[in-house]
Amino acid sequence: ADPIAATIDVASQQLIARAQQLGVETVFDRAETMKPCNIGAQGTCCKNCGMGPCRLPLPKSGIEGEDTRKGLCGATANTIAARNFIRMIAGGAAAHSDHGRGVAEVFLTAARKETNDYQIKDTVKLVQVAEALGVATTVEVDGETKDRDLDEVAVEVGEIAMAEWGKPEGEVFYLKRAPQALYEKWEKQGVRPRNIDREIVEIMHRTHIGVDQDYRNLMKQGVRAAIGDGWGGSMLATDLQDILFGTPYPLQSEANLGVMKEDHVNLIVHGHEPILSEMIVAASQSKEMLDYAKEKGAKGIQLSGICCTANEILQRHGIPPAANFLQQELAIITGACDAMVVDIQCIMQNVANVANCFHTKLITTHPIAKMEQENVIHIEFDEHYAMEDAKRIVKMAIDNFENRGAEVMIPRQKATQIAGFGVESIQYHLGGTFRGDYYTLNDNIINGRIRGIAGVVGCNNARTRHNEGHIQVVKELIKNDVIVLTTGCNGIACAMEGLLTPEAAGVYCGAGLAEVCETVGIPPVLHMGSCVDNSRILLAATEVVNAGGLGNDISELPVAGSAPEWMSEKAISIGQYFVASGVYTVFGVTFPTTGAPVFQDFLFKEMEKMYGGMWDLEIDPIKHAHKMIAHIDSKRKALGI
Ligand code: BF8
Repeated sequence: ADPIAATIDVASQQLIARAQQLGVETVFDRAETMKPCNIGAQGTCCKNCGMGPCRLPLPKSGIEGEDTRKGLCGATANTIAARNFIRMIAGGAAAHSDHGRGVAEVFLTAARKETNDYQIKDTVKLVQVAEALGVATTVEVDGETKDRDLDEVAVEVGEIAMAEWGKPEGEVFYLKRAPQALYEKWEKQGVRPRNIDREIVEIMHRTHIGVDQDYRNLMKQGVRAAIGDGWGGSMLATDLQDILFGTPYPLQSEANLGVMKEDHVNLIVHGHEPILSEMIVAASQSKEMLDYAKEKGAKGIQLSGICCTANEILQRHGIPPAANFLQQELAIITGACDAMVVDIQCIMQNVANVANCFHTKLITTHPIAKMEQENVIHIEFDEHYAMEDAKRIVKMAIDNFENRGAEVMIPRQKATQIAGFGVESIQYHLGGTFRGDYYTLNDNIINGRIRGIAGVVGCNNARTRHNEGHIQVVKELIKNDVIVLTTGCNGIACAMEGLLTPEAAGVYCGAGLAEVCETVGIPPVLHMGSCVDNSRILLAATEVVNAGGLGNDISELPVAGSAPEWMSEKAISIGQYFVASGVYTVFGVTFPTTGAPVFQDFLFKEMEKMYGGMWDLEIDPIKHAHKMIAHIDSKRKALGI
């Protein structure tokens, strides 16, 4: 692979070149040698039974006349593409929601005081969440209303939260947090999730051979499961993490591979759950471990993160992200990574092969995520002995410091960033006098200084130049006065580019947005956290509706969503819950339904009539941003602003 063509990031270019010199293969090389299957990419390969795979490519000239393509069972291209699409939603919703379940389990353990390592940190959020879950926070004693004991409230919140995954009756509690008009749309369409797990299981059932064979009905279930992710599993993950580990507030940090330090023990946490990474943060900052590192000849311990776990410990502790998804192998190729500890999701199996070429210890920690390679060490992380396990891992990194090879190459590149934004801090910076009021934000949208709001999120994809789409889309939006909310690997890309600083406003923004950012002292791109924290964006949008003056539903707001370099199933689930919440959502690179034009039209056009939001695909980043801006302008026009 040509390093320059592979990524816009100079640090990554240097390390790709180094990998090639050393003969270490990376994802960038494999993207050159292995091209994707065309039929699979179009979404029209069905392998849901043993008579197939049945392959229904779209003819180059398109379909003339009737579309007679069929699988052996008679499944049409629409049915096959819809089945595949909602199975992607199931995969994504399962990943987010199972993460949420893991957090809920630890939460309940902490609430019941069965562990000393995790405690309730944010009692304000505990009370908020209790109310949203229908848990009483006050009691009547002798005719007087008194606050309930918070320990008791916490246990009840934990129990009710756990039940959200599998309760036999009712519907997901958090649906009622959406604007009422949106809730009513879901009711009308019959897509209110009953519980989180059931909707995922039902997708697997409906897509089994010979069950649901109507793409509209299949998508109904896809929407239901996606809502169960965004307004269920992901939102619970975010909330319970905030209660346990603290609700983020803006703080300063850095980003990119240059955060690693040659004279320090470099420990990298990679994956998604803060259950693990929070403990690693605490262990690596303990005097015991710091003294031990010094004893071993290091100046200290440099902890950094990759992927969403990086965003979790960034937003709560200011620990810098070293890399986003496509840079994970490169962090090891620095030769300075003494240990990489991983949990779940977005961890490439090839990191084990790369680690094998260096001294790096690769440690898996989760019972559902192991690797077959022999050099991988598995230390199962147990919440009851969390600190003990974390110290064992940190010690392993320290002990490995002396085993580094002579050749260490840490790129110099790193950038300053301000991260840690959320529903509460936006209220603080852009709100009015009263809590929950987004008056200043709405006022600036109405007066036109801020043209609209974009959520730009999601992965890297080795089929496109690393970070280029992210940065071009975001820069074009802020240049046109659209304020950007970011999460996931987009957040890390923006940080590396210096877009997450108040100073970026004067350099990259249109005059209106620059004025607002400079007055309030915020970056034009607000980092809202990890991918489960996209739920923060849903709630922020709801606050904008509640603050008034911009219509009654999210679908009326001048907002748009984007994932310029998506690749994961989680991104599809996120995209679908944004669409179902009324947001026009554009993906870059590719879209997994292009082989079924009728079904794709359903997603790209008809869905708007049902939910107010719809999908789109635009590969060119500048056009991509302008499609979002055009949508924002049409919403402004409809509002008469
Ligand atoms: O959940 S953005 S590559 S790290 S999937 Fe993965 Fe995509 Fe990154 Fe986080 Ni989200």
